[in-house]
Amino acid sequence: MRVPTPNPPPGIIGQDRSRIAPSYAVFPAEGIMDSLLPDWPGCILRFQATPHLGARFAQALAIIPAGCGTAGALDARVQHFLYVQQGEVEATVGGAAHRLVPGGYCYVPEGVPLSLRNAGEAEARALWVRKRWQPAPGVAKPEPIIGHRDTAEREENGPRWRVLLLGTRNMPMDFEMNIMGYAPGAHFWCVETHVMEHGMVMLQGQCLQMLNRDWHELWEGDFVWMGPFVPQQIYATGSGDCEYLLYKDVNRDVEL
Ligand code: UGY
Ligand code: MN
Repeated sequence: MRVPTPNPPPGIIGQDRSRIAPSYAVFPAEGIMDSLLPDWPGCILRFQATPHLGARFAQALAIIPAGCGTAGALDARVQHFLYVQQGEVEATVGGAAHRLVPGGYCYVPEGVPLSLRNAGEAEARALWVRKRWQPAPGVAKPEPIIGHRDTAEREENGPRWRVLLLGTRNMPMDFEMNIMGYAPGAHFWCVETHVMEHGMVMLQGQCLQMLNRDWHELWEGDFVWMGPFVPQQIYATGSGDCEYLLYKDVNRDVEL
């Protein structure tokens, strides 16, 4: 017998907001399909960006059911960053276990083993970023960083704020992860273009995001990849604060 399926929410087919352009991409969360990986038994990965898209990093939403986690240590040839959005995750970084609750995060340099397991009874969700470390002359290797957004360095700028999860001007690091915040109606002060690229995940609220010459409406869960130099600006819309988690490659010269 045919089982009736519920109607999809209005707009997700005919008015779908997903886009791929030469230097950016917009992926609403509900359209990103599942991947299963041998080193994440029982878990689901929803990839948001990989080098196939044009990005020089990989980013995915990891969905970790209770009792699940990584099979062992993840690939230590690359750097890892994990930001917990839901549930509790135990991250074992170089042999030391850390319990991460929502807003908690860890950065793990190359060469340091990282394994993960759901430490609670409910499903856990975390954003997982990976990047190959780019050495620079005279620059030391980075150290692991464990933190929580509530205790991270925070800059206030009128109706805008920035939470610097991995510190400022930290030269060993070749990428930053920041939370950018805007009160309703606030906007970034210019149309920016820069050599860095971004992976952006909407954590809360709504906005209009300019990418090249196009405006896109974004809300919670949406992912945006911005390639180098793509003109970008944001206006916070909606009635509540707008916040997004932002990957940015920094502190390294261009490769010629
Ligand atoms: O740090 C940044 O480049 C930031 N202002 N970009 C952005 O929010 N799209
Ligand atoms: Mn930017």
